[in-house]
Amino acid sequence: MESAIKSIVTTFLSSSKGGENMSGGAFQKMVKKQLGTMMEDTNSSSAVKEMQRGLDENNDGKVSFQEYLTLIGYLANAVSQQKCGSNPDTS
Ligand SMILES: [Ca+2]
Repeated sequence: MESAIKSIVTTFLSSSKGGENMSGGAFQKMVKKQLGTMMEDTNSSSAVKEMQRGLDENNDGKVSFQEYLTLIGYLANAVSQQKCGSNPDTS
């Protein structure tokens, strides 16, 4: 759990080069590299851009740490729903 949290933070920081925001291009690379198996359409640049626009709450064209966490929360939610749906007998 702790290593997962650290990994979430270090992934952001390496994409943002230590800054507070990652650029649109860095976000695209990060999604393709890190989330290719979890998310559909990561090979489609327009789909990733669309997703980035959805996350970009302050509309500055960049992805802040908070906006990035929104994506992480969304993915965690999707994984938990898959687990709940596909393994009804597992307690
Ligand atoms: Ca933003």
